[in-house]
Amino acid sequence: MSDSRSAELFERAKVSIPGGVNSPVRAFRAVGGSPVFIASAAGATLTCADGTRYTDYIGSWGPMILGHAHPAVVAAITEAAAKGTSFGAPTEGEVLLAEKVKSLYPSIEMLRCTSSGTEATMAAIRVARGFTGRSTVVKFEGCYHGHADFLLVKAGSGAATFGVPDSAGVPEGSARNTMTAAFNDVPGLEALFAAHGSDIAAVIVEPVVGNMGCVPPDAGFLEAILALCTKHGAVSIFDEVMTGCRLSSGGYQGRVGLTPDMTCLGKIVGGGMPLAVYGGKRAIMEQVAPVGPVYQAGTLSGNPVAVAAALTTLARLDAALYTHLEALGAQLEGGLNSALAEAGVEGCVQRVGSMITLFFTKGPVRHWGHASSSNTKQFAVFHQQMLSRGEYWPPSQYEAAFLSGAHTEALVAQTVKHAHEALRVVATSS
Ligand code: KE4
Repeated sequence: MSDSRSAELFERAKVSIPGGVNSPVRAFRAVGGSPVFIASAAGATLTCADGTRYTDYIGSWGPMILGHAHPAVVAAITEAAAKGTSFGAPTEGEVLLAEKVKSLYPSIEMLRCTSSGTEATMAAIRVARGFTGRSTVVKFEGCYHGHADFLLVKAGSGAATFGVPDSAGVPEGSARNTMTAAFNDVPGLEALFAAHGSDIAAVIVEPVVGNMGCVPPDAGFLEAILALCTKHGAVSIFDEVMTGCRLSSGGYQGRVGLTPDMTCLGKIVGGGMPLAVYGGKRAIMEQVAPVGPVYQAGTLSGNPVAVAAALTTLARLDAALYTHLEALGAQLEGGLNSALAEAGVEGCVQRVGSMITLFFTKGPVRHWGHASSSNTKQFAVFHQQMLSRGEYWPPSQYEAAFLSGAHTEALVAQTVKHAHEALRVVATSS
């Protein structure tokens, strides 16, 4: 399906916006071609600038768990906006939202709203540093926590344990306090703590990684993080910006019964509006100004329109939704596996709930070193073939695809049919 209007808009956009997009992954650089410009969306369907319709498996990178333009969410936003769009002052809605989040996440005793996941993780780490009086932060290769300088860090070379910048513009000094470890590598993390435990302020982890593709934790991995943090006086931070309210209404921690010291939420918690959350143990969160010495602020933090979308969305995260998402996830997983087998293409499908990735490498994928060995050329062919059949799949091997409550068994069956066709083309591509 060609979309000439999108191509025209993309050329115009590139004159005024870097890469023509307001966030890099949207530019389709990893898969080729030019991005589809969206005109509207409803339920599981996107309508692009020239009228072409797609079944959406990105869901705005996770937020749209109820489907696009949910009538109750749209009504709540409209009603809130008519009362004023921003006050820069406390509102009852923010109290209700804080109490609702606490009811869903027992590990969160106090919380703050921010306007993005990046702000939430940046603030959580600053608070952990203030609480412990330490500077070093540990992250895992392949995990993404937003674009704060000290999180755009990759493993140093050789024996170097401290990170090096993973982006231009990040000073060496910003990377110096960040150490990286391999996801699912408990011995490696234990060695890091043995050598540096007294310096480590926090360990931040995506409990189920979405940002190298969907990579679940091995049994015991997250428990080891929590135990090592407790033993060495470091703060454990679950970055559930993607998994929060996605893998259960209480995130992955709620699905498996774990209790991190701090949690970051985003995407779904804001109902698709610019709202994210960081929070955790009361003793830690009471470090935050104006109560404590750690400064964090935001003009639009807890914005009333975003809060209205958030409350309306969270109120609809019921058991029936997750049962539906689990059934569709299993249907899609089984269908993609059968399509891989039928086409004779080497790959694996990894899924937790309604987060799913088709990897073009032999599974299981347990860490970045393995994920990064995926055949991204084959992924690009798969993406292009799916797009041409009206399936809007994430334009990167290293992203998760998402289902929503608006997806149906029939839509997923159609997607599986298209995946069989797309993978037959992949099999014959060089
Ligand atoms: P934002 O600043 O984009 O709201 O959140 C950053 C962030 C933090 N933590 C996790 C686990 C995340 O997945 C994200 C953002 N996710 C990406 C998609 N992988 C957002 C899409 C984009 O960057 O355009």
